[in-house]
Amino acid sequence: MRADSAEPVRLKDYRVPDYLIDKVELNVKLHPTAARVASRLFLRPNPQVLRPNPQGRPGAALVLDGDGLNALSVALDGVELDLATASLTPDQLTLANPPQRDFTLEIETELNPSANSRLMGLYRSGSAYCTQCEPEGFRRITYFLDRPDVLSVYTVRVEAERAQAPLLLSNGNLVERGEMDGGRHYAIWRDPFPKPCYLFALVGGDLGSVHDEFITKSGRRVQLGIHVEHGKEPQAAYAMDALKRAMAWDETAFSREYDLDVFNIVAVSDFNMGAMENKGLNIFNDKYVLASPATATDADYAHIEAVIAHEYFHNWTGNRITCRDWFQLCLKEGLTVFRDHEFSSDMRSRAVHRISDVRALRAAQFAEDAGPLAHSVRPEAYYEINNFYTATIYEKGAEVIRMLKVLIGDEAFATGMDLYFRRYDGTAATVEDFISCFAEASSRDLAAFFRWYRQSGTPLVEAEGAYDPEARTFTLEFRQSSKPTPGQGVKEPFVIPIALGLIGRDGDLPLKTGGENGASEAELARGVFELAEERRKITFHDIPARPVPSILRGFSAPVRLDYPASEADLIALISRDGDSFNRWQAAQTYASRLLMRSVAEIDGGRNPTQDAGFVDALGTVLHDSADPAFTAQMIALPSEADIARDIGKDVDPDAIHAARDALRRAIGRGLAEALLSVYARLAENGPYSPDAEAAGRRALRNAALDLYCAGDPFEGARLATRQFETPDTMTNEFAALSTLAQTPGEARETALETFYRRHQTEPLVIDKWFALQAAIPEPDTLDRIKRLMGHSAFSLNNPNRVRSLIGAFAATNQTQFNAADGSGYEFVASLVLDLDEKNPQVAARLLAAFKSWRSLETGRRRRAEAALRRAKARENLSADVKDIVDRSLA
Ligand code: 0A1
Ligand code: ZN
Repeated sequence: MRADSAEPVRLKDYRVPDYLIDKVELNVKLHPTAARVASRLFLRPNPQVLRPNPQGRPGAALVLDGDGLNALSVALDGVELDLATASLTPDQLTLANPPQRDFTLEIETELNPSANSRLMGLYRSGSAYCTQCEPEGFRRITYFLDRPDVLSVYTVRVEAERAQAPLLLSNGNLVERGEMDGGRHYAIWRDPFPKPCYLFALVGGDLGSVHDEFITKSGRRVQLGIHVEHGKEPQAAYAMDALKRAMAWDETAFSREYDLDVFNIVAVSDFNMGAMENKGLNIFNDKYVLASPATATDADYAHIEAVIAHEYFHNWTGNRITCRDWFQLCLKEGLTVFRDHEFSSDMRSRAVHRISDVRALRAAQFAEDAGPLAHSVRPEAYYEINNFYTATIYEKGAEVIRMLKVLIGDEAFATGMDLYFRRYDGTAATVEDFISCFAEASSRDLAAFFRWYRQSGTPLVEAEGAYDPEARTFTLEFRQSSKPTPGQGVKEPFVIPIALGLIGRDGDLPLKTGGENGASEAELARGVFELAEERRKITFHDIPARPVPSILRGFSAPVRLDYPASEADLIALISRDGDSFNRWQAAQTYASRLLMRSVAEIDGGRNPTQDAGFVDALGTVLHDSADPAFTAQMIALPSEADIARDIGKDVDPDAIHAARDALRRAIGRGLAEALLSVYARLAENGPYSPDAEAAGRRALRNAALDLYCAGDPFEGARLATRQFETPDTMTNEFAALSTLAQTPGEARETALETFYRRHQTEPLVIDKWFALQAAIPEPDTLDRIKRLMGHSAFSLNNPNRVRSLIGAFAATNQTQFNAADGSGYEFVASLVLDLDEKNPQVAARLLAAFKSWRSLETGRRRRAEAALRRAKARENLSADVKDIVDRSLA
């Protein structure tokens, strides 16, 4: 365990390492409770460090990181050190005066993988052995310079009992395998690509394997293997298909080819995150590998495709070019998310994909940016790096790259990417290195753009439009502002690309400016205008009548836009905007306005007034359902959390829930016939396909059922029950169950029991069952959750179970997590404290659910604060949980 350091790690303190490790030889003998790791490190002083060093001593001390290690022996150049005198603790190995030439260090440690409940380092998942080293897990295996700028070539020998672990994998290519006496066997793997230790991986176990092959465009034959629990092999087929599509896509979209002879993916059921991009040996949470029509929803399929691609794409963005230090995390994560979004957009409908990405960005990242855990895309200090695998690093990191592409254009962007791959291959780079490639490719100064990496918070862009009928001009005035965020009081203006169009009677008007308030030719040609200062006015000429502006098309920048569009403008955008993102956005804006008004009415003791105009507009949308997936997005109201964010302060989750419910009922009643006809028209016909088109039809049909049920609970439940009782796919079965779960009573409980009985042998399906029950917006839910924690299918040791029951409660159940009596907060805080002793990383993530506590109304705010303070008072908090508590309360 690491000491609780009072001082944060700071970017400005970065120094190159004093020593380099060119080569690593590991010999790992697997054993459930006493695994032995022998490492031989080939070290040398870093020539970049001036010697003698400023203190005048011949060389700096060599300080290797450890984390709770048990060292059996240490030898320097073959001579064993006396452990009593060597400077050795479980967390550090120091050589005060190492040789100032090439030298070797041999270290033997003993580990207990079965007792490793943190799931970092070497641990067991079921009967298999696996590792997780990012960001600082390698130091739980052996002493090392555990930092991403130390790149080494690894040779790994893994040995185990053959019966227990017939499969032995590590990074790179297999070079040798053999049998040994006593039923043991071994495999030797060599990875020729220098890598930081966070990309090291090893697996030993008895797993079922699916094999395939991919031939790269230059003719390299790559053996592909996906290894899963025995019996689940058929459920790996979709992941394999996604992998091959991702490999082919990267060759065309980014000219990136795979570089080893094998690529292995191992699915384990105990994993702290989604998956890990270890070189040539990706290790996955099985949730992102396993799928069959009867066990996975369409959303699960889409996630699997995205995560498989994400980890594969890291081979270039993360592995071949890695990060100099952990402050540069977005260099690999933001870029790789950008790449996986592009991939999914090409595989599916780009417009629908953009909408769901933006929904996710707002839900997770805007919420983070608006609360005490806000941090910049490239942070400058951290206490615990584990807590920086956030929506800001990943999703906003991807948005920043997307903006860059919009600003400099596709061609310069492609040139910049090529330059980056050429120039930094085999190195540990920085965000500055990355951006410099695009500055060069576009001949632009990107210094002001770089503020997106340094400044946290979501900028607000206010826009106003004025039409002058005499001059036939339309002037748009933009103003940007940014609220203070932790540690950042005043901000400089961001460079914000605003894609826009002006809609006239027959569609988009040609954009012309001239003279004062003009725009550049390039801006006019692309329809993208740069707001780089606090304010900007643009006057458009030859505008025959007041146009409807469509601003921030495609969500061209991660900002909040405030434009006082009239209801007629919104309806025009909903029905006529050529940009489908803004069609959807107009519907969201309209709904959000209505809901905010209703919340105010409910808080004032009145009944919410309904608005026929909105319901009618949705009716028109329903009639024209050329693209069902898009229509499904159009009729999905903003979530309760979205509305809470729009309200921003003194949030009352009960009023929000009531307002949203009332609007759903009004839509269900007002459009009953149309919803029923959509439901009938889109009934399944033909064999199952997970493709986007078929998924889109199911999405719309199930959304229609759900809204219909809101308007007519009795008849709706009848339809949902029929759908539930004749399950064809998990998508339809679970959608029916979710609809039934909204109405208390026997029918719901019976359906829940049936679902459990049907799927009790599939833990990933039981996770859905947990999550659904945790999200029920009723006061009994907390008791239900406490009961479910005693269910035989639940375990605090498994992160997926914890996330599906407790995580879903905290993240999605707005009314009950935020119950006015504070019971939700007390429950989650207590659970975090219990879990902290087993798995601090998962505990800390759970606690981050409090991130919006300051925006609540006074009573809830006080209770949330009390729960956080109680957690803070606990002795021996992990560094992970302590960091989240401290920042949440700061
Ligand atoms: N690099 C991985 C994310 C990841 C980070 C930490 C982990 O530790 C438990 C695991 C995975 C990715 O971006 O997919
Ligand atoms: Zn990643």
